[in-house]
Order: sequence, then C-alpha cells, then structure tokens
Amino acid sequence: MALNLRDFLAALGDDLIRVDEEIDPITQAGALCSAAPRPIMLSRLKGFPGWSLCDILVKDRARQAKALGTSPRHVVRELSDRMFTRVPGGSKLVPDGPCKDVKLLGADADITKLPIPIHSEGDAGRYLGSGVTITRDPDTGVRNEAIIRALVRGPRKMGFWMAARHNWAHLMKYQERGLPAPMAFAIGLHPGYEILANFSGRHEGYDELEMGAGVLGETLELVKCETIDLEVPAQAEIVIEGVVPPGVREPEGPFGEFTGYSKGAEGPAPVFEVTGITRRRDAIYRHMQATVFTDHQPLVSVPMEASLYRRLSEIHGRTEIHDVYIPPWVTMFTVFVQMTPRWDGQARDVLLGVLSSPYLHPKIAIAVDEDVNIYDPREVFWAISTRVNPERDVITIPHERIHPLDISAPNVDRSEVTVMRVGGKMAIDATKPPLWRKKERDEFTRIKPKGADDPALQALLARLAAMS
Ligand SMILES: [Mn+2]
Repeated sequence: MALNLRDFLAALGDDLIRVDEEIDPITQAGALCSAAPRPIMLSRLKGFPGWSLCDILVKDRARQAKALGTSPRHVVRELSDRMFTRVPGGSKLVPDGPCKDVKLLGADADITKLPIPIHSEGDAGRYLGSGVTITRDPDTGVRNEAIIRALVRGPRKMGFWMAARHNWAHLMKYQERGLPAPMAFAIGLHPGYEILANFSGRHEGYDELEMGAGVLGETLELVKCETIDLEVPAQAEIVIEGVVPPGVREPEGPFGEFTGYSKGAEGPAPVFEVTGITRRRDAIYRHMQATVFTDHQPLVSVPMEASLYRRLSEIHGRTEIHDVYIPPWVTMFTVFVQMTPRWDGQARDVLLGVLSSPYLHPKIAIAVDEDVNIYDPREVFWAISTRVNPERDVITIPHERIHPLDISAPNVDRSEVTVMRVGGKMAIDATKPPLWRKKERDEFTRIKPKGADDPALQALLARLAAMS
C-alpha cells in the first residue's frame, strides 16, 4: 500500500485549506498554521520555488480518525486495541524509494534551502519541529523514533533538545564510547506514522515506525541512508542524515513550545552535523507549528491517550474505562478520564495510574462518569462543581517528577543537559458514588428536561442544537 503524506493530503479533498498567495515560510507560516482550523497547504513559498508546506493534519478527533482509519469517537479505543494486537507490523528493506529522488550529499547538503519556518516570536531561529528523529541502539541494533525540536544553525549544522528518553539513551551509549551517533530526520510521513512516532512506552525488538506499520496495517518500506548506517522510511518527503558528535554542547533555545511559553529547556544541548539530504523531486515540507492548539499537542497526546486507556483498564484487574481525552488546550498536563467506578477507591486508583505512567506530562487527572461528555469542558466543570467534595475528592501528591517544560515546577538540577523538575500532582475524582452504592449513586442521576425523549420533538431539538 505504501501509505504516505501526499496520498493522505489528496484524500482530504475540500477539507484541505489551500493558500495560493505567496507566503514567506520563514516569517509567515507560523501565524497561518497556528490559525488554521483544519489541514492547510501553502502552495507558493517566497524564496523556495517549487516547494509547498502543509500542517494541521491531526488537530482534532475527526482528522485523527482519518489518519488511523476509524471513527472520531473510537480513536482512543481503536488505537489502544491495535497497539496491543497488531504491533509490531512488518518492515522490509527496499533498494530504492521516492525519498531518494534527489541526493544532496556532503558539501551539497544545505538545510537552509529547506522551507523551515520560525515558529514563534522570540525563537532562537528557524526550527525543524516535524522531523521523525531516528536513532539506533548500538548494542541491540533496534531503532527508536520521536519527534524533537532542532534549530538550524547553518547549512550543515543543527542544535537540538531531546526529551525523548529512548533516543537520548542511544546517543549516550555512543558518547560513552567516544563515537559519533548516526541520526536521521524523516520529514513528511503518513500522519499515522507521526502519531506512533511519539509513543513513549516500552517496545523491545522493534521501533515506533514498525508500531505504526502494525497500527496502519501495512508493511513499512525502509531504505538505507546514503551517508550513515541507518534505515529510513522510503516514502518520506525529505530525509536529513547526519551524526551527533560525542560530548559537544552548545546553547539551544528559546523555542515556543506546546505549553505556550518559550522557557523551560533552553541551555547547553548537543549538535547535529548534516552529512546528507535526500528528498522527493517535488517534496512537500511537512511543518508542525509548535504553538498551542496545533498538531503539536495531539501528535503526542493521542498515543498517550491510547496507552492510558489500556493501562487504566487493567487497574483492579479490570476497570470500565470509556474514553481518555487530553484536550489540546490543556497542553497535555491535564487528563480527562471517562469511567464507571464499581467500588470505593477505584476512581482514585485510576487517577493515580494517570499520574504514574510512561509519560511525564500528566500533572492533573480528572475522572468523570459515563454521563459526562469529556469533549465538552462545560460538562467536565459541571461534574467538578456538583460531584466533588474537595476535602474528600481532591488529592495532591508532593515531590513527583514533572515534565521538563512545565515551568510551574522548579528545575532542581541543571548539571546535566536535560532538565529535572520536581513538584506536585493533583487528582480530582468527579465521579458519582460507585455502582455498589446504588442508592447514593442514584441521587446523582442527571435531570432531564420534560419532553427531551418525545419523538415529536426530535427534529426541532436537533435544529436548536445545531444553532448552538
Ligand atoms: Mn521509544
């Protein structure tokens, strides 16, 4: 099947916003992509003839469902099921692929000629924020992927900050041996692969791209890099090859992040020396605008939601979890869980499960019942307001490890490259009394307006709902 970015874009039809005016990708793409409510394509880029740029492919459940081939309300459950039953998918090495149409090797490679934007005011420079970053464990030979931020420092040099702990472990193994670490950025894949690239849980013997192949139900085609010993997806629009020299550190940042701030992780960081660029002849630059309410949050939170769904379903042996939602407007630090608690303490244990997962992001966890729509923040706040007794239902836990970009928690150690934050977490149990306390639970049954179920009113009610 060879799923790729351009076929995905073509299948969007009228859902793709096409901007034909000339746009400067360096200084103007940030605001346009940030404002786009759905997939956007900039087809004429000032200073970059022949290039186009796309973004905002998986911002909401409807588009995530398109990327994963399911329906919006089943994204989390379906992805969770496939990650458990179909992963890893197959991969095969092929001799050639479209990402090799143009080969710019050694001194011919120049990343400044790619339409890489400045994302936000105050950023240290142009940032590649959309590269699926590929490294290999030198001991096991297994690759790892994540999407990281990389600053363009010159034609063949980047600086990068890496919270991705598996990639980081690989780089450290090379560094301990005094060896340059091969690393590649694959830009412009089918968005299903981009979603899986941000999986953070354990995966032994296979990589995130092979997880993507399993979830998408295809065999992933890989090609060998030209200048380093690494494999990359043959269908990529662009591949940047290079090495991370051991022990080199230079200032990196600030960079406007998914939190809505640019502070938190700037400091000495490793550098990436470009050894080659390969790309499609008419390559599309896949941008990932790294500000709030963009693809930046869902690309990380969707695999997180799916992982949590499975993890939480196992609490107490079995817990009835209906859905997990991390809205883009909570910057991934708050998680909504929709569940039906059966026993006392079950919702609290689920919330503690959210706060101690493979992911560092969740800081606030909120549980609601199945009668609360977790996609409507008004509903969630209604549940918090009417079902929470704060002295009983709000738990704060001190001295937990906190996400490096959560600047509300102090950084306790700057001696290493990465940031180490320690602070509190909070759980809010906004569920009704559990099933086994039927009488108390029934008191929390929501009232319904008289006539809501009247068949004669349904068409009128639908009309009114559509107006809101
Ligand atoms: Mn990994």
